[in-house]
Amino acid sequence: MNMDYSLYLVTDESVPTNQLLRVVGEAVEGGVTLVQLREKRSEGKVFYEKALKLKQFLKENYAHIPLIINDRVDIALAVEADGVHIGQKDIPVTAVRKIIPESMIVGVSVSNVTEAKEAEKNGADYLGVGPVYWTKTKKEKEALPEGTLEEVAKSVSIPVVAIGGLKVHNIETVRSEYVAGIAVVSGIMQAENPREAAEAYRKSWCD
Ligand code: TZP
Ligand code: MG
Repeated sequence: MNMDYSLYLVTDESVPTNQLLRVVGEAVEGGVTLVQLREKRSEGKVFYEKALKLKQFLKENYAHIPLIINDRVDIALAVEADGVHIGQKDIPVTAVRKIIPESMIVGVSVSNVTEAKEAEKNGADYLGVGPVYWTKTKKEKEALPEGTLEEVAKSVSIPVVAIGGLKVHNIETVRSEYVAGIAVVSGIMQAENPREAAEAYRKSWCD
């Protein structure tokens, strides 16, 4: 699968399940290129059912948009998602690689050059770097020191996606030839009009 990381939508648990598909669909219409299902509180059954619905929805309506599952390799496999995204405290990339088919992609969250190089060496397909800016969506984590995103992006040859507090008005601060895309939660998931929000991010990223 040829991946386009330019506008990576990460879902928000606070959007009710019955709204999730509508919001994701509108966001894709607005230019989102990749979708990650991120559930931090759901139990396995709920997470699996959401993942299955989202996978079917994308397959039927937007077959070119890959679905990535956050944290849960088992759920990613069970719903035949396109990939899985793991953090530093999750099952390591080397172990994930042993379980998933060659065709599935693995993304890893990193905060510094050491973690980035390690993840790349261990077989990550792309990296998420953040929070670039402090965000209510991940309150517990401080923003990375200024310059970290660029430094990390330069240190590896796999695609790097910026995440955390990215708003239409600050996108220019993360734009770099080394950064493959931007990942957004609240700016799109909480928008009154997710389609227009995605369009605005696209425009801001591409301008
Ligand atoms: N990882 C680093 S920051 C973040 C994640 C999942 C949340 C980003 O959310 P928002 O609402 O786009 O700032
Ligand atoms: Mg995780």
